[in-house]
Amino acid sequence: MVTRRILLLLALIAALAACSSDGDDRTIEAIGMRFVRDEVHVPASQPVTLRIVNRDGYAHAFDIDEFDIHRPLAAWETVEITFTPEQAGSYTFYCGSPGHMTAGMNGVLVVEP
Ligand SMILES: [Cu+2]
Repeated sequence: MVTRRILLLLALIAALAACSSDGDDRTIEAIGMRFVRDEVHVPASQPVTLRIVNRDGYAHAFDIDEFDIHRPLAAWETVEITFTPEQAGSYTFYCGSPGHMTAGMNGVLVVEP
């Protein structure tokens, strides 16, 4: 009985941890031809890891031309992309799959000094 309660508690903690990592400000979800977060702020001159989650059953991509990031995303795939933005400024991120950017799959990465 006690073991069962501990297992339930552990499952609950794991579920909460999964939720909070999805809700952090470095996670960008692709759902239904749009990026759920269309503005992301990161600091300049230090490594940044973005987590891109494809919640669609078809392929997307994550692209930022200025940082030479061009990462395909298979259906349901989650990827982490680490890079170091040296220059402060605003950079467009978008989905490079044909037609997706003009359909609204784009956003702004704001690199703060
Ligand atoms: Cu797309």
